[in-house]
Formats: sequence, structure tokens, C-alpha cells
Amino acid sequence: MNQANSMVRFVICGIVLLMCSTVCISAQIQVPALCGPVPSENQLRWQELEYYAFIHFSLNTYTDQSWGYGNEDVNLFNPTELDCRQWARICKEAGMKAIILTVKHHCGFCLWPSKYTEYSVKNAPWRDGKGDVVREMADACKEYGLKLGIYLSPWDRNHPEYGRPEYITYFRNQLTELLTNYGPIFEVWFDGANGGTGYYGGANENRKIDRTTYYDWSNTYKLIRELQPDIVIWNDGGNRADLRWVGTEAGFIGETNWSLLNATGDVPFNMLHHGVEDGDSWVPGEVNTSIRPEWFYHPSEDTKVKTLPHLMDTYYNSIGRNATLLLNFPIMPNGLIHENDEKAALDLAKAVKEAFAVNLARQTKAEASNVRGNAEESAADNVIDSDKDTYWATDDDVTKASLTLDFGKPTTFNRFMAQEYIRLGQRVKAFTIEGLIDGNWKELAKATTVGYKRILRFPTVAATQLRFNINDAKCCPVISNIGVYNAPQILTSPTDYMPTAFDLKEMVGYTWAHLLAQAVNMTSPLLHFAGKYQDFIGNPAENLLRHLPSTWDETIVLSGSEIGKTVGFARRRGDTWFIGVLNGGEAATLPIELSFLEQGTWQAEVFGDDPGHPATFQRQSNNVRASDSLTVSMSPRGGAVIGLTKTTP
Ligand SMILES: [Ca+2]
Repeated sequence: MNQANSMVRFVICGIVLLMCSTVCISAQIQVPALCGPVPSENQLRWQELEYYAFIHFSLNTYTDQSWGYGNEDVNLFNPTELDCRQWARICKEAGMKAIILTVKHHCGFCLWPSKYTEYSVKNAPWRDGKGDVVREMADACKEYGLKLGIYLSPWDRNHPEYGRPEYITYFRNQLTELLTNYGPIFEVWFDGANGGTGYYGGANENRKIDRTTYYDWSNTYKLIRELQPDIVIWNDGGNRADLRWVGTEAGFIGETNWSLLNATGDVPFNMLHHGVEDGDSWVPGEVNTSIRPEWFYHPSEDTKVKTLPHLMDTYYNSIGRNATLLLNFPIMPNGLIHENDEKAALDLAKAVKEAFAVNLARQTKAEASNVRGNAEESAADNVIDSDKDTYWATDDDVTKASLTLDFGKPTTFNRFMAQEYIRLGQRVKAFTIEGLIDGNWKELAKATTVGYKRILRFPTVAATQLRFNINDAKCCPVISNIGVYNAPQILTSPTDYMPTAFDLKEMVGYTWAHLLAQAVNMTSPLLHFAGKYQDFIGNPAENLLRHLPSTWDETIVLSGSEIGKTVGFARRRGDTWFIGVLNGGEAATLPIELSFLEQGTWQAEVFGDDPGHPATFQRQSNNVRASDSLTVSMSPRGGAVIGLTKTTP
């Protein structure tokens, strides 16, 4: 063979080899195809903020109202110590990344000197009418490295033209002022309360609007995006924008939470709360809630600022469930955040920092049951590199896979965090976590969706390995990060946690007494029903609920209990007994023998079903002794609760 021939063969071989390796490499590094809708760059940037503040401040602050009528005197607005830098400092120290300021609430009063109305700070005594809260907020945000957002109420109970086309021009003029004069705005927020009674320039009447057409949102959105191309728009479900309400202001989103909705059609509670698995649009959830019961400041709530265990639950039930958390601070009449609210926010920040201080996954050896194309780009250890842009992915046809983290020695932990690489869509539908404890695999937690971030809590274990089993997914899973943590326990005392509400929207088909019985049987602090705080206050069962302990000295399963039908517990804390009975799908009667009671007379307070009326209950009180029995009749998916306190020895 001459040298030329040899050279030709070498070149051909090289080309073949090159072609082969090109083909092989491209097969290995092929990025998984998009799985359904994906977030925009603006939505991605927003999601990564995770935690930011709401600020409510207006004439309501001076009238102790929740919603102003629109005729409140502008002279009331005179915050003597107003300091937006205090707000920004607290938010920054609390770990928040942005602040959304309510620049105009339903009463129509504007916190900036809008040139389109007289109903603003320019006619208030504060700073002799020269003040501009939005300007001071924008400056403070800049100083503290926070992004700024605005809440502009579409409903305006002051404006004479509200309900007519002229008001839409006014509304857009105001949006233009706000989105032009105050630098970058990361989010704009439009409340869903629209139309009703109001001052309306002196008309004092009821004005109804057709909320599907009146605001012509598509053109308003166009204007917003022209003025602030990097913005995200929040609107409640019906007027589909970039972000969605989660159906409750109580501080949590559904455990199953898809960042998807359909572009058109109604959005009932379950869609707001859980998203839509096969939705055609990326519309992630934002959990908005207040650090106190109400949005605006009321002095009576200075003692009702949420406790650390309550706020931790809010954190896990929002950020830990693939949502962001928008936590509200009401501003006091003097223009500052109350010290109790500041302390609560900083305590939460400290507890979150402690909980996630050390990612135990970083020190492990990661292996997966399947790696996409057996390529390094998709390998298991990409989930422990703390890099959000690298990921573990499986082959296209693999939607069931496991990833194991080997700690090398028994390691103590109680939190698991996973993140999907959502640029390619949301995929995981079901997963479990197992621990290898004393040589046996034990299930630690079971869940559905992951999304941008999912955090699971479970009792502390010492395991040598952790297994993350994806049992079902819409497409091949793509996981960017995993975290394993050993969070310090936060003790809950009985008075620490106030159950917030009952709302049958959350528990379709169940009765009120059933929900109440859950509070007893599932242990009182875990009340997470949707709805309004006000439904709880003044509720006939409020006293009983407030006194439910979070730990018990003794639990007895009542005879006649049968899993799937009727389950009753009698639970004792000190000298007090609580009985909770949960009923299944058919009406039932349960006789309860009280032989577990000590001698003496006991007062029994019974909350039972009101047949045919699931949203109400019947209440009676009578004296009983250990030799007596009480019979409760329950509706389908009903229940009963009995509180027993000793009256005479
Ligand atoms: Ca990674």
C-alpha cells in the first residue's frame, strides 16, 4: 500500500469515525423535547424570586376599614413617620426579593400625585401635598436591591365615571403614569373585586359591570407589555394573564399544583388551587396572604400576628408547593410596619435559614435507574451540583425512574426538596421518597407534582440512602436539583396556631361537622381549609376550636369504628376530652359509650350534622356521666364533635 492510499484510507476512516461520533454525540446530548406549555423568560425570572412582600396602606388605614366606600376624607392621610426605607429594610432582612405596593385600593385614593384625579396624596396634609409614596417606595427598593411591583385596583369607588368607558381611559392613564415614571416594575396586580356600591363622585349608587368585557383586558395587557416588557401580570382566573390566584387568601395552594391553566373558559376553585394537568397555557400560582388576619392595619390585630409555626406552614404550603409567596404587611397610621409584624417576618426568615442551612445531598453519591443516552449531561449527579441549569433526565420512553443518594453512613434528615427543569415543562405526576434504614427500604413520603420547587416534610429518620422514585410523569422526567435537610423542630403550643377558616369549597361533599371532627382527629394545628378568617371568628364553635390541643395524653378508638365507614376517636388532654367522629359516604348513627370518663358530672357540648344542610350544624349541650351513652346521627360525609369538661366531682 502506498502512502497516498494509506492517507486516503486514513481520511475516510476519520470521516466515518467523525460521522459516527457526531451521530452518537447528538443522540446523547439531545435535549428532551418540550412537555406541554413552558414558562416565558419573565415567568421564569418571577418564579425564582420565590418570596416577596405586599404592602397595604391607604385611607382605610385611618378609618379601620377593609374596603373604603370612596368618599373618605383625603385629609385623614397624614402619616407622621412614614419611612419606606423601614419597609424595604424589613423585607430585605426577611429574605424577600421584591415589594408590591397597593398604590390604589378600591376606595380610589392614590398614593402618588396622579394628574388624572384630585383624590390623591397631592391633596393630603402629608408632606404638604408634595409627597409621593410610590416614588419613596421605588427609591427605597432601589437602595435595598428589591424589585418593585404595583397593585392598582380596577374597581374604583370614588371615580364618577366608573362603569362607563371613560373610566377605562382613566385606568389606562394611571397605569401609564405608574409604568413610566417609577423605573422597572416587575409585577402588576389587579384584584378581582369589581363593581358594587360606591361614592362614584357623589352618585352614591350601585354600579354593576360585565367583568368579562368591561376592562377590555387584552388591550390593557398590550399597553402594559409595551411600557414594561419584563413585567408579569397577575389577574384572578377569569382574565387570564401571566400568574394566577390560588383560590384562597389563607396562605396555601393545593398539594397537587400544575403551573398550567387553559387559555379560555371558566376557572373554578379547583383549577385555581391545583392548576390543570393538561392545560394549554403556563399560568403559575402565587399565594397571597397577610401576616395578620386582614390586609389593612387594624389596632385590634396587633396580638393576632401569625405565629412562627403558622408562617412556617405557609412557607411550606406555598414555596414548598411550586408557588411563590406574597406576604402582606399592613402599614400603621404613622407610616411604619408594626414591631410585631417585623419580628414575625424575621423569625420566619431565621427559621427558614436554619431549616435549609446544610444540603446533605451535596455529600452523597447519586445514581439513577436510567440516564438519558447514558450521557454525562443527563447524569444523576447533576441534581446535587447546586446548579439550576444542569439536570438529570431519562430516555424519552422512561416515565418511571428512581434516583438514589448514598450518604455512606446513617444520616439524619426530615426534609426533601426537588426541582424540575421547568424550561422544558412540568412533568412529574407522582413520586415517593424512601429511606434505607437498618438495611430496609421504608417509605418516608408520597406526593404528586414537583414543578419549580417541591418540599416535603416527614418525621426525622436516620438513613444511609435516600431513594427518589418517580412513579408517573407526563414525559421523561427532568430534575435540576435535589436537597435533603435536617430542619430543627419548631414546637407548637396549643395557643400558637389558630385554625383560620372553614370553607366547603375545599371539601366538596363534606359537612361542616365533618371538617370540625377532622380538627380533632387529625390533631388540631393541621387545619388548612380554604376560606376567610372571618368565617372562624364569631363562629359558634370558635371557643371549642381555640381550645383544641395540638398534642394529646391519650387517644381511644371508639367501638363501632370501621375504616372507610365511620371512625371515632376520644382524645384526652389533661382533664378535657374531645370526641371526633368522621363519617363516610352513607348516613350513620353511632352510639358512644362514655365509660372512659372519670366519676362525676361532665358537660358535653355536641356539634352535629344538620340533615340536608352541609354548611351548617346543630349544637346542643347536656350533662352526662360515665354510665351514659351519647348517640350521634351523621349525614353522608358528615361527622360530630363533642367536647367534655368536668363540672362536678
Ligand atoms: Ca443541577
